Amino acid sequence: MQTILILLLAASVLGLSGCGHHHHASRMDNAAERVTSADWSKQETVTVTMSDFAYAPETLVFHEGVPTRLVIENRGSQKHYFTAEDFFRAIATRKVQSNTDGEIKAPYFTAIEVYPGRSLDLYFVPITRGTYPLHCTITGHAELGMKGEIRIE
Ligand SMILES: [Cu+2]
Repeated sequence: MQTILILLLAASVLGLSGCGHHHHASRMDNAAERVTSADWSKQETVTVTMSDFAYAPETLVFHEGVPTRLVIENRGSQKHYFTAEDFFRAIATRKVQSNTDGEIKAPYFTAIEVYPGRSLDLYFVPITRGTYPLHCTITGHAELGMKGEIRIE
């Protein structure tokens, strides 16, 4: 399989299920509008590199309202995850793009998996200021150091 596996976990729209997540839904009701009204010619590009077993840099900083392209590069010898559920709820997601395989549009992601030697681009607008945890959800990786922090300021 040449294709990059992108996990679209929980791409369901919160708030339609009546499960008590209305505060999330209402916060991001205008996510699509935030994405289309952003000036993407002024986008900021940030790169995070995944290795066995770390993120570099360990702290990612994004700026509220500034359209952003995050390049997630896996230079390790095995697959790794970029899992940051609370962060994904704090941004308006435009898409995830692979330079070789296409792009995926979804209201939000909770985790992105990148195969070794490959990279994916996440396009988004940071919305809610805060500090959010990042980790790799493959068994043992976080304990070995695959943890980080994401700040929206
Ligand atoms: Cu990992």
